[in-house]
Amino acid sequence: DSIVISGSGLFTPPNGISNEELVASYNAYVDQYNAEHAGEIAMGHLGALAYSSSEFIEKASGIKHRYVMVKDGILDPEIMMPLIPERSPESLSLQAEMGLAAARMALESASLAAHEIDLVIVACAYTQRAYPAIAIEIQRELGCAGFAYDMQVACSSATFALAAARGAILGGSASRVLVICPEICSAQINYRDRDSHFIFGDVATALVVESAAQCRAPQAFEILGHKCKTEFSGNIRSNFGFLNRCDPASAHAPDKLFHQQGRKVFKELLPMIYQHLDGQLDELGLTANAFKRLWLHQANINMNQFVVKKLLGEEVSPLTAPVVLDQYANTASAGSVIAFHKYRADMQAGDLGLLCSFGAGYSIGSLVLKAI
Ligand code: CO8
Repeated sequence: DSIVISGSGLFTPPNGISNEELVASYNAYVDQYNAEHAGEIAMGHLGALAYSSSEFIEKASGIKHRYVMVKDGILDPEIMMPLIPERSPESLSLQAEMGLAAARMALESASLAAHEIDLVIVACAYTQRAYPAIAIEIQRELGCAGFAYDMQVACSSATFALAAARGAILGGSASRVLVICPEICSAQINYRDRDSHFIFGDVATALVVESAAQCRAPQAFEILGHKCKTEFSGNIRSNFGFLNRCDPASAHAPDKLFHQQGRKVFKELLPMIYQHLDGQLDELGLTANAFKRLWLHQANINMNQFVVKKLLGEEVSPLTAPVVLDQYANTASAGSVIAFHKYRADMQAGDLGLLCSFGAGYSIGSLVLKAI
């Protein structure tokens, strides 16, 4: 029985932040910090902080801009985080609100009504509470049948959830699945860290997965194969978690936010990605030049260019591996899905594409898709 992705949706948050705005705020913080610690810096007890720059950010990452759910607080050198007021338990949670917007769009593009969905998976790097699941809240709001759960595999949450959705349909526990990725990365960025203050943005995406036999969508993508891989590494890490409050001395230390060894990640992940994709292509009896499109994880433009070059050689058009991180930045699990959503309409029946994520864990998830 073939399983297809039959719908997609994208919710773009209302607020944008350019590199220039972000750098101006960071540099104001640097001036303030260096002035406050001038004595210790002069004595050599503390290092002075250095400025960030838009040129570095764009060259090192390809990022020019990002969207955030809440801009208040982020650019204020005294605050440097989004100020997101807590909502009452009776109100819709922020992640459910974003996820719902993307989910409604995905249902419409799949020509489905919400009650026809019987599994909702919310898959993202962080959920805003431990329980009840955001997915169950969305299930209730939409009026979906069956069951719902949240899952987290950092950047590979979407691709791993698609694998879970396919498995649930093939195994008979669900017939139509919504995979929703509401990412509020801005809440986990250390805006006082020069190495990472620019990396992430917020977004929500949604995909519908169902069997080809019951699909009513005008365009769908058969999942020819999926492959998931993990290998433990602490090089991309957040120590945020439910035990934090049990050690009050370190509960708010910077290691409770996103941090990484970016260079090491670059060096270690790339060979893993090549090996993973080679293995998958072998299993499916395909060669990489069969792909019309690569919807790649959107963390770093240079990293993606390495992957594209390795798979397809030098001479490929920008449309072969579309870039969305220039406007959205890294949106954790949602990046490759944004690329899929925005760059799938021109795929003709029979065209092959690769949806692939790579990131923290380490984790790699890839799906070979055929337009039908
Ligand atoms: N402005 C100016 N200069 C800077 C800045 C800055 N902001 N930052 C660093 N520099 C300087 C450094 O000091 C260094 O100077 P020097 O050479 O004198 O020491 C120089 O620039 C080069 O620094 P780096 O080696 O750090 O720079 P790179 O060229 O390696 O680029 C990147 C840094 C962009 C971080 C790059 O290494 C990268 O992107 N690597 C890939 C990492 C990756 O893909 N990570 C995935 C993370 S996402 C993920 O897995 C999801 C996690 C879950 C979601 C989290 C939500 C918050």
